Amino acid sequence: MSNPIQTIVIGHRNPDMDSICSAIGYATFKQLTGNANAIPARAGDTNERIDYVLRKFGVEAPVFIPDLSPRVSDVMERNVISVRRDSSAYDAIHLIERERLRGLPVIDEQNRCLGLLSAFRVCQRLFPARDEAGEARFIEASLPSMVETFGGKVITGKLDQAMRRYLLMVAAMRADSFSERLGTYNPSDVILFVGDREDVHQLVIRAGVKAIVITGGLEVSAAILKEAEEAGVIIISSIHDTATTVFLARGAVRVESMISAELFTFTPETLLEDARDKAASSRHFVFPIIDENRVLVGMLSKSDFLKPVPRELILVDHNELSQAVHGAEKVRIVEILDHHRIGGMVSESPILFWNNPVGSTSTIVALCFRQAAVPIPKPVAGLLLAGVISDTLNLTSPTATPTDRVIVEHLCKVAGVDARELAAEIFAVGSPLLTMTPEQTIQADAKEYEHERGNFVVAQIEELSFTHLAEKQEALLAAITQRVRGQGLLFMALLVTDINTQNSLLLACGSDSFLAEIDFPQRAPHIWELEGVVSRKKQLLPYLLRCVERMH
Ligand SMILES: [Mn+2]
Repeated sequence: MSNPIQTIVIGHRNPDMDSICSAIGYATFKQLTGNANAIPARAGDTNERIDYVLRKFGVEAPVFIPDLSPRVSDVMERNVISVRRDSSAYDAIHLIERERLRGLPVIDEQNRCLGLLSAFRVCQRLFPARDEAGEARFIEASLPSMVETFGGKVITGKLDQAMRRYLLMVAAMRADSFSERLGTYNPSDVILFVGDREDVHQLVIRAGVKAIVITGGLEVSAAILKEAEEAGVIIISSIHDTATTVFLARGAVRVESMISAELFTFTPETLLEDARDKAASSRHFVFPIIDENRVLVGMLSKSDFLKPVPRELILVDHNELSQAVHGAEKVRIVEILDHHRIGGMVSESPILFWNNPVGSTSTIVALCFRQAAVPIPKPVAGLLLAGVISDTLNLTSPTATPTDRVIVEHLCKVAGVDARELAAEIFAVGSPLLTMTPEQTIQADAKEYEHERGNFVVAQIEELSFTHLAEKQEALLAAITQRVRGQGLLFMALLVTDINTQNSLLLACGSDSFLAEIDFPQRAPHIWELEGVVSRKKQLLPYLLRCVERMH
C-alpha cells in the first residue's frame, strides 16, 4: 500500500510571526475542508514573540522541517520479506519464486542484515561447475532441515539439531567397491542414500555412518532396524527415489553460506538523489535499507526511483524559492498564499496561487475561511490576529489595507481579544536587541533576494524604541559585514523599526557603489534615518531595488 500524500504548509526560512501563524491557520483550514493530511511546518526557529503568542492561544509550534529533499524512506518498501541466516536454500528459493524477488535479504537473530541472496547464487551453488562438482556433495546443514526438504520420516534414532558438514553418498557400486570407497571418509560425517540393499545396510551400520536414508518408500527388515538401533545409526525413510531424494536433500544447505559478499545498502535518511546516482552505477537491482544498528528496515528497488514522493507543498507568506525551505524545489508545490512581490516562480502545472497585496498572509487565510463559510476555531483566530498585528504593526503600517481592518475586527470577536492589548503584549516581549546575539539579530527575519547584479539580504527587527541600538550598532555592523563577505553578497541591510514612532533606522554594508546610492539622511557611517518607513516589502525593498538599478 502506498503512503497517503502528506501536504506540508510552510512559511519562509527565518520564519516571522505571520509565516508561522498563517501556516498553522491554513493547515487547519485544509483539515477542516477535507484534507486530513495537511500539517503545518516551519523552516526555522521561532522567536520569543512567536512563542509567547503560541502559548497564549494554547497552540503547539509547527513541526520543524529544515530540509524537504526526498529521502530513501519516502519511497522504500517497508514490508520486507527476508530469511534468517539458518534457513535452508530450499525454503529461500521457493520464497524467491513465490514472491518474484530479485534479491532476498538474509538477517541474523537481531534482524541485522547480513547480505542478499539471489536465485542466481543459489543455483550456482546447487549446480556447480563440473570441476567443482565433487565439493557439491558436502553440505553444511542440520539433519532436521535436510529431512524436511525431502519430506522424510525417521524410522529409528534421534536427529541432532546441530549444524555441521555432512557428506552425501549414494551406494550404487558393488558392496566391496563401496566399502573401499567409504573407508576414505570419516563415516560419522556420512549420510547414505540407498534402496533395499541389505548387504549395504549391514556394511555401513558396522562402519558407523551417521544416517541411512532408505529411498523409494522401501521397507527395512526388523534385523537391520535392530542392528542400527544398537549401533546408534539413524534410519530415515524417503518416498522419493534415490536421485530425487539426494537432489532435494542438497536444498537443506544454509543460506548463510550463499550470501553475496559485497553488500550495497542505504539508510532511510539517504537523499533519494544520492541513492539514485549510486544505484545507477551499480549492477545491483535491489538494495537493503538499514538503520544505524544495521537492522533491516526496508528494501529499495531501482523501480522505486520512479515512484512519486508522497509529499506536496503549500507555501505561505513567500513565493521565492530563495526564501523557501531547503529542498522545496524537489517537491511538488500545489498552492501559494502570499502578499509579497512575485519572485519569478515557475510551475509545471496550474496551481492555486493567491497573491493579495493585503497587510499579512494571516489576512488571506482568514479570507479563505470566510470564502468557504467555515468558522475559524478560536485559537486559530487568535494566531491569525497576531499575524496581522505583527506584519502591519497593528494596522499602522502603510501595508495595512481596509480588508485588514475588517478582518482584524472579525478575528478580535472570534478570539475574544482586544487588538491593541495583544499588540502591546507582543511587542513588549523579546526585544531582539536585548535578547539575541548580533548574529541572531541579523538572521532572525532575514530574507534573501536574487538579483542579476548580485544577491542581497534584507532583515528587519521591531523594537519599542531605539534606546538599545547605540550600544549594539558596531557589533551588528560587524556581523552584517561578515555575512556580506561570507556569502559574496551585493549588500545586506537591517531595518530597525521603532513601532511607537513608526520610524526606522537602516544599517547596511556591502558594495560601495550601492551604498553611495542611498540618499536618506545619514546618522553615522553605514546607518541611515528612514523617517516614516516601517514596511520592508512595500517601502524599503522597492527603494533598495531602485538603488541597485541606479548603481554604476
Ligand atoms: Mn507576511
